[in-house]
Amino acid sequence: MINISETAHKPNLQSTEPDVLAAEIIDRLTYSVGKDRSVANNNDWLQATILVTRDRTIDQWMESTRETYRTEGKRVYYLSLEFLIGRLMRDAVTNLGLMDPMREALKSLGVEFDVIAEMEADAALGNGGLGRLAACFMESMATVGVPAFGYGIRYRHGLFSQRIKDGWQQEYPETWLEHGNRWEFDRRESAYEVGFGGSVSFEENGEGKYTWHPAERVIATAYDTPIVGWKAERINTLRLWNAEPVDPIRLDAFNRGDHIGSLHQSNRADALTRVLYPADTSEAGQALRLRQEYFFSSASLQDILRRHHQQYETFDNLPEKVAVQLNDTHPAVCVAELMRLLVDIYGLEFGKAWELTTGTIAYTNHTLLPEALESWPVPLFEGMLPRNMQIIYEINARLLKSARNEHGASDDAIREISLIDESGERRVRMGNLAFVGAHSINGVSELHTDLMKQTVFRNLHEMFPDRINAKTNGITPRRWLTQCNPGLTSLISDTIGREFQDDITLLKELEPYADDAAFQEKFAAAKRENKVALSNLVRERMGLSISPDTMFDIQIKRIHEYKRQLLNIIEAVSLFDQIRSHPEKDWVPRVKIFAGKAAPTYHNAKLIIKLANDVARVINADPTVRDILKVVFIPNYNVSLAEMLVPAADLSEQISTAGMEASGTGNMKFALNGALTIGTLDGANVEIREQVGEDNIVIFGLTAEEVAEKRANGYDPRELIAGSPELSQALRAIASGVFSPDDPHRYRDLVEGLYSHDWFMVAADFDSFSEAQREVDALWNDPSVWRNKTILNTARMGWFSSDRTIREYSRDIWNVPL
Ligand code: 26Q
Repeated sequence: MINISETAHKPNLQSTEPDVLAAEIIDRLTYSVGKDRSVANNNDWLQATILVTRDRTIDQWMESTRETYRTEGKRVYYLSLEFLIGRLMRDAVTNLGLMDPMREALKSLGVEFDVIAEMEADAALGNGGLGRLAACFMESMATVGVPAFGYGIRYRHGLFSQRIKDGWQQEYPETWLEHGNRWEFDRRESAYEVGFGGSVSFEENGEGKYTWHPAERVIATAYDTPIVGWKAERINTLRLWNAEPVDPIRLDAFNRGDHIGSLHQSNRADALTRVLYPADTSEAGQALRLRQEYFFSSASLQDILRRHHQQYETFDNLPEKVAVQLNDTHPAVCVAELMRLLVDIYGLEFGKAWELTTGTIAYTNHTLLPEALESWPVPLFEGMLPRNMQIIYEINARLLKSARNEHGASDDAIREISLIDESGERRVRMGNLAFVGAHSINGVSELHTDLMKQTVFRNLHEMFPDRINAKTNGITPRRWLTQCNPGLTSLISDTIGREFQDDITLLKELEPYADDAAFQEKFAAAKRENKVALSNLVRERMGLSISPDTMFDIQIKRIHEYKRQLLNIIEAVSLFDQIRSHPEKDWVPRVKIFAGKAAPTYHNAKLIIKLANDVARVINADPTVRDILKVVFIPNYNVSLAEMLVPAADLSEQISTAGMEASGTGNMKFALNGALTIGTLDGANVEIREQVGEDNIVIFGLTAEEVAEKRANGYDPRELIAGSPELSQALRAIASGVFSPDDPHRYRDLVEGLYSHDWFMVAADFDSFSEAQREVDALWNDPSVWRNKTILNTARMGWFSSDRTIREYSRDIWNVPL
């Protein structure tokens, strides 16, 4: 027998010596990438470096898994149709504590870490805030020590890539897997069957048993990525599902000569995990979307139940050992699917299964917008998931009976509570299903949670008054300070020591330096360095020169009417007018920077992008405002671009119509990096004001209550516009084609919308916004005042760490001791 010594062929995975790392990189380059050093290109070096980094996660990854098993710890499963993780290398290398030696190792091989890091594909498996939150949570769960799995879909094409052609958005397929994905392990042994369609039969033996006979089946196979927590104390798993045909080529059909028909099944499976839906509100009733939701919900629950049963051989303790967190309603079908698996597959009694289901599931709501609340036409749902539909009817019957008999609900209340919307075409309400199937329903900021209780879930809240709770969002300070802003990070370390990296609330210790002239200089110098880097990017990508000595005023987020990019653009137009009328005045030089994608089917959002580009073209070409005002729309906003923009911002635009932005997380990233916020009292802006202090944020506009009041009692935008000369003039210019001479009527309908209904109350907030902007100018004009405020922002933003958010979820929702 051959005796294999344990260490014989193992690289030294504990060493942080650069020469050991360099040797491992060469090894991987040679034996895994298959390239000789002399011909390797930067992409080959990147692949080898990722593999070396990944190797260093394995031992601790396995140890984390073993420990949870050994201690019978509770596992948290975060189910999300989106994980907007961006690039992973900087994250993993920093958290493993390998940044300096890795840099040096690569340098000794003639390779620049920053150059190859830039080449990594940006995994854009999400639309925006909700997907990025899931990514921050994954990192924080590993950091604070929660045994967690993320479950989602391994889309072969993430969010479309955006190009701007003649000012218009164009969508191109995104290809993050082009060079393969060296982070993931493909786990062919973890595979589950997921069914669709067909019929349900019933056998009357004893209690009776329902059997689903799906017409179609696909196989879900798992791909695992290690998620490294700070200092690699814990490493968790992100498990993404891929759909494969049960029978790749149906040989019978193939042999009959039906070469195309034989591929039908394969194509149906293939389509399931091909693309991420590029909408950030639900687009009514797309069958493929429901197939995706069910596919990943079912595969994840089967995996969870298998793991649980293997360890405990019972489901009686499911709620003590398993927490399933639903990221919005996208996985809400889990409520019915967990019931189906427990009742039909594992043979539990319906009532018992319901107790276990509600004890296990919790639901996070991210929106109050009526058009964003998911619902599915009953015939579509029933055709695709007949057994799940039966279970939903059964849950609904029990729910409505209890509402009437035990809670004395009125007919109106019953209509609102029901899982079936009967106001028009009958639809399954996924928000209500998630609510009744969960023991906890949380909002993502204090304000949003209050509004949930008063609006969408008013009746359900009355029936279950203890279920709704607030969990204000957070961001991971590793990515959104340490990694994206190394200049500021080293200044902070030099000033208060490195401990803030273990406990971000220690940033508070910067407060005494807010008035220190020398520190102010250094703080401003770090900001300037980031602005220079952004200016270079803008020059290289767009051929436009912007000066790092002007104020960088930035609005980056999905393009949506409620986020009011339009308000910001109109204000820029008005400012442009005023500067041209009074060029002699002492104007504060600004660059207004926009970036963001519009849902491809959202007409007005795409028109707003065109307007930003039209306005930019005219303003940037005007000699009177040169050096005072510039407008830039940077194409293809994604996580990596945000990592350049956030550290370079002086002013952060958070200007949504009050009551409409559930939380916002970009707002937190900017303030943490020392930008001042101009914003409405919406979402987490309210709490940012509480933390940083009202002197250190610029608030304007109607409150959520005032917005609701105006809506209820009649709102007349026409009158308001008439009363504001600045607004009238700017709107006239836009509507008459000043910015669109090639098509003078391009913006007629958009502007007419403001006059006729102005649902997002741009007119109501315009004057207040414009005054607030002049207030910002005044602050900027006194550098010591400005610097004082921006330093206090950084010092006081520690509370918004997603570590704090995750600790709250662990304590209040998951019951996971830390
Ligand atoms: C649903 C059905 C069909 C197709 C698409 C969708 C869909 C996809 C994505 C619906 C919504 C989303 C994304 C929503 C989102 O990002 N919401 C944001 O969540 C953040 C994290 O909580 C908040 O900070 C933001 O305020 C909220 O807008």
